[in-house]
Amino acid sequence: MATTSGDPSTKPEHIVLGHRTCPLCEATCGLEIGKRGDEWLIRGDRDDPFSKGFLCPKGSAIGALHDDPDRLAGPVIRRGDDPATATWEEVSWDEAFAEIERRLTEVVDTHGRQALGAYVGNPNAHNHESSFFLPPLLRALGSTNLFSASTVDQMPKHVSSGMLFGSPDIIPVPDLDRTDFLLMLGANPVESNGSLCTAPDFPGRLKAIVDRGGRFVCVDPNFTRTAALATDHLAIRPGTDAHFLLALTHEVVSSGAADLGTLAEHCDGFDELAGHLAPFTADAVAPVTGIDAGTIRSLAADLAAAPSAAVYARIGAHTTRFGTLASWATELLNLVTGNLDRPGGAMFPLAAHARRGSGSGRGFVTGRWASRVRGLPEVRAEFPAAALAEEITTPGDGQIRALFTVAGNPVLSCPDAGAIDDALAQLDLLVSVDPWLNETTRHAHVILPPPGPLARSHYDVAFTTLSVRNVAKWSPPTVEAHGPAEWEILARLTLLLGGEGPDGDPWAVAEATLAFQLERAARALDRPVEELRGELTTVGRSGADQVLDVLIRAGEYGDRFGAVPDGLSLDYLAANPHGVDLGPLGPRIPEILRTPDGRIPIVPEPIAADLGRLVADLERDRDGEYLLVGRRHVRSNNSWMHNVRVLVKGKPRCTLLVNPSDAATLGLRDGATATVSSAVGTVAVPVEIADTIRPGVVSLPHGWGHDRKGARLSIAAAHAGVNSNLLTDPEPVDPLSGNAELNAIPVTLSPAG
Ligand SMILES: Nc1nc2c(c(=O)[nH]1)N[C@H]1C(S)=C(S)[C@@H](COP(=O)(O)OP(=O)(O)OC[C@H]3O[C@@H](n4cnc5c(=O)[nH]c(N)nc54)[C@H](O)[C@@H]3O)O[C@H]1N2
Ligand SMILES: Nc1nc2c(c(=O)[nH]1)N[C@H]1C(S)=C(S)[C@@H](COP(=O)(O)OP(=O)(O)OC[C@H]3O[C@@H](n4cnc5c(=O)[nH]c(N)nc54)[C@H](O)[C@@H]3O)O[C@H]1N2
Ligand code: SF4
Ligand SMILES: [Mo]
Repeated sequence: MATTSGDPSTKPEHIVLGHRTCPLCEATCGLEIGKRGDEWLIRGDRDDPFSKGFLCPKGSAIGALHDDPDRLAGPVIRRGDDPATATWEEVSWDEAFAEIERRLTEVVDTHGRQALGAYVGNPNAHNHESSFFLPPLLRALGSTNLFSASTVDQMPKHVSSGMLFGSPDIIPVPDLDRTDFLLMLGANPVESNGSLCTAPDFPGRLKAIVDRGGRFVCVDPNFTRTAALATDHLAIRPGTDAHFLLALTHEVVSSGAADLGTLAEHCDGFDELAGHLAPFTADAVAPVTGIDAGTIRSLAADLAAAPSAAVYARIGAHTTRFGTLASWATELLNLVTGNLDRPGGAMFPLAAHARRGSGSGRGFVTGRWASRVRGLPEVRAEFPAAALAEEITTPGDGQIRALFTVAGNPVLSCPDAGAIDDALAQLDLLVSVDPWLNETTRHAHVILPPPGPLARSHYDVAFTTLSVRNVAKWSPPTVEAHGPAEWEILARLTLLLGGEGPDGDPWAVAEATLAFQLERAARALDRPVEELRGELTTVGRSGADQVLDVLIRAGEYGDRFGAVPDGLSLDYLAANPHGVDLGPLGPRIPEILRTPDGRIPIVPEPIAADLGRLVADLERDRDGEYLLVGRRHVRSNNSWMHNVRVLVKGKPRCTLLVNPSDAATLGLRDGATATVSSAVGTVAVPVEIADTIRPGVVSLPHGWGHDRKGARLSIAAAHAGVNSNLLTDPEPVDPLSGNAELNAIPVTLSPAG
């Protein structure tokens, strides 16, 4: 399709190159990718049945992001020890892999495989190539030193889901479009566009709740743009969501309003619940949370009485030392109000690449092994990102000497970032699969850059399992890639790590993955593997797309390899480039459960054991405390979108929000610099006086601090900001999940200079 506008001799034609899903945040908006001459013209895809034309400023800038002149065009090897003065040699892919092989062999021969480690970051969740090709790479490392952005994010949710439902990936999402009552804690989807709840145009869906006469209660120490859409805003004291949620649950249960509905027959332990909740009375919790007892009681009554209600908590509630308790308490409140797994409540999506289950499984355990230095338990086969630096810098057997980062920027994103920055400089080998020379990858010996976001196909493996409607969409590459695909880079590293040398054929890994998935599909469908293989149309498809095709065809809505004529396949999705709506979410309990006995333990044993910590915290003296929290802005995304001019222009956004009364007490002036100190670090940051923020709380966004010498981010460097993770402490982690405490950090404040 091509449309002309104006005089063709002066104005180039507007050409639509294609449609695709935006991979930049969890909202999965459909984009129309167009060009006029050299200029990108990105619009929301109005024919996408899920996003219906919605997009945000980041989506509009995806062309600029793709074309960023600072994006590495090919692999580079660092020459020189100091990143600040090093030069980077552009090399061929063969030379890059040969260099990795050389250094890796030295490390493994001298120190063994436990000296290897990996940190994998957030963009992997937006990339089906990583979904299928990272796991083999991590296995090939042959080390337990695995870290990811999950432990600075949503690990508490995985753990509470694992304990309640038997699998860390069975995550209930609020049924936004049908609920009568949304209770939201620690989330700001007007800026973030949502997380663990995929809902393009989240702000519009929130407005719709209120427009249809529903209630939307926003619990946040900051009166955010999301809070402004709510019917009620409760400015909670940071770090006290678990206390608050248990007080609400206590009220529901002790008033006799609890009603598990049809789930009662699948749950164990309801009789013991009241005992566990006893300390969390509204009167005990009110002074801790700063929300008065009357409000807690009436909110509990209203929640229980609502025709349907959904409780949803995110970053602010999860990235605290009580993260797993808060996540569990969220599900608990959904359960006791009868809202788990019912329309308008919290429900379980069913993605196109997934299938219904049998109602039981292997269950979920943690702590099968422990980190070397601090003895922190593994969770989902990884250690807390808060332990990354110490595992690199503490001498001894198993000390990490060679690290692989894939789509991660721990120098800006993880706690005690200064220590991570120092630690990475000590490695014998750092390999980064990353498009940019940034704060982390400047420590790399070799950087392997994948193609940009428009030069790859796309399917959301993670976010279709978290969507408020069941949807399926596959997008082809919009433009040609120059250089190997990300899956090929990962597969070649896998072979190298597996001892196959630097020149392995990535298709060997793709074939093995495909064979594995075909066998699983054959078992599930009770048909011979060769019959399924005979149905495949693989010509011209990437390794990742071939694997995806098998999952979708064997999946819930699949064509079952020819057996269901109208069923889904990759061909079917390719023929429907705007995406396919598979309907609203439906009830899934008990089929979805993976606990060994197929039941839901309401108070899992590890949770019961951890509750004492929360009870003790009710008594803690909080007088005079200043607590640091984070925030997001719609024109940003973690640490890596500050190099796009249209996204960083305007007044500086890396500011410290301070309540006017605190500013007066502390002598801080608007626009002047404040010194902020925590247990681990100090930063100097411009003050923005804001009456939106609760007294005693200050807010600083993360992902800034682009002043590290040796990075190649020309625009970001001019808008450097400060790294808020210089202040976050790696010591207190949520004991059940290993998640870092990135909110509710005790700090001291003073005017700078
Ligand atoms: N204080 C504080 N810290 C936080 C948070 C907070 O709220 N407060 N939030 C946390 C959260 S929720 C998260 S998810 C983490 C994120 O932590 P990370 O995932 O470590 O950091 P990101 O900033 O997302 O960096 C992504 C990296 O991937 C690279 N990249 C971008 N696109 C691609 C691609 O297509 N392929 C590859 N291979 N690389 C790519 C970027 O250049 C960048 O280096 O940060 C956490 N840190
Ligand atoms: N524009 C933009 N979008 C993004 C990202 C981004 O960096 N920028 N990052 C993406 C990623 S990786 C993620 S995980 C999601 C996160 O998405 P969200 O979970 O929506 O995260 P935030 O927007 O940081 O909102 C967290 C809110 O919690 C509040 N808060 C802080 N501490 C507490 C507390 O103790 N209790 C309560 N109740 N509230 C608290 C903060 O004031 C803030 O308003 O966003 C994704 N989308
Ligand atoms: S809201 Fe998220 S998915 Fe939608 S356009 Fe913006 S960044 Fe992309
Ligand atoms: Mo995240």
